[in-house]
Amino acid sequence: MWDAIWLNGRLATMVEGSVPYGAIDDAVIATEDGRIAWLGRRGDLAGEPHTLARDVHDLAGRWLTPGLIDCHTHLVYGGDRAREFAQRLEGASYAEIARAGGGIVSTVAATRAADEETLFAAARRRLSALLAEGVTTVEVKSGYGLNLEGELKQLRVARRLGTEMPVTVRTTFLGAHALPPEFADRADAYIDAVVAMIPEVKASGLADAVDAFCEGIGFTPEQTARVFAAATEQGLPVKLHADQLSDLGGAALAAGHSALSADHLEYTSNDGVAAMAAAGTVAVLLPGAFYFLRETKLPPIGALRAAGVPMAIATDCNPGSAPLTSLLLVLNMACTLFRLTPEEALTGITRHAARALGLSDRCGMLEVGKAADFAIWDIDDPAELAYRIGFNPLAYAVKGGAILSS
Ligand code: DI6
Ligand code: FE
Repeated sequence: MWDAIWLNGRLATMVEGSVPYGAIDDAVIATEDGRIAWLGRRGDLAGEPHTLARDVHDLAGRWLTPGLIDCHTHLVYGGDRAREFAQRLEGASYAEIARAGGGIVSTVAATRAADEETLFAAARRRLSALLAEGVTTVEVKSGYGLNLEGELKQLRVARRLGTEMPVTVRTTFLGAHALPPEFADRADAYIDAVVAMIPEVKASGLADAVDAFCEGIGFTPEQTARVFAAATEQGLPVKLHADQLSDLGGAALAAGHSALSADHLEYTSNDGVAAMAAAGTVAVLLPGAFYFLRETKLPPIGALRAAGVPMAIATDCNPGSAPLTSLLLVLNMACTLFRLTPEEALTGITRHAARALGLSDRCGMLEVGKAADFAIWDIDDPAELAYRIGFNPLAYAVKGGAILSS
């Protein structure tokens, strides 16, 4: 006897194949112990639904997709940067503000000053907005503590979000995000400190991966490589903020370290794309940051597509370059700004996003054995998810087989 069965719906399984969205019409999906136990056409069901499962739910023709995955966020932080937004509108660039001691470092001051309860309450509100659109898995980075205590504080808050809210949280240690003021003009010494933090972060069990910001206003490729070597030594997978504002060869560097993903990529060269393809590194595109920084250089979408690099998309939710808590809006931006197809965009917040987090065996597709994490939509075609702007067609979400009230 299964725990539950959903019938009379259409499934976007997101399994790669000949059918768009891996769709199954007049479909049934069954769950047991939080996982998908069976799925297929109603006609192939071996009996009457109420004899097969304890609970029977009618989808009434709705679409059911995998629960959405936001695979790149900086959700836990103190304060906000609304004044910096105003400065940028008056002509200052993101990099100029950072070099003048604003930007990421100003959020570091606010995050260090905030207690865990305050950080948790603010992050929970942002996460609630994501969950309201069917997100069931989210990645959360540190990077606003920039010392062991501050980084662990952020990571603890991130883990707590995953225990108190109906969402899987994957955490990433981003100690090499910016140079803290106490290390001014001593970037190599700060990287020594980050390298020394990594075994402690690993021992804490609070981080699932390690990230860095390889950029003129961040860290050099050499410094990034040292962080990656320390992570690899501890058995932690790596990812990278690569080529966001300039081409430092970040994509190839990440690929060379078998990174799960290289993210941003606006300035990535063809060599970088080829290296990612060879390594199987996912391209995480962040159209919200592109939009909010009024960037004009597009990531090399055509080259990524031609090389078969899996493309994920994410909010990059952070106070400086993407104060954004709508993954559906990102879906629209990926199509309008980056010219992804609606199917590529949806794949980018399901199957490919799971891969960017190393979770391909657990979520991102509807398949027997995968988590029973679903989003159920009042739509007639999956392309509607990317098409509408500022409209939420979620009927309800299911996390680990349990229906969440919407
Ligand atoms: N790139 C980004 O888009 C975020 N971090 C990074 O390295 C922005 C972080 C911020 O501005 O606070
Ligand atoms: Fe980011």
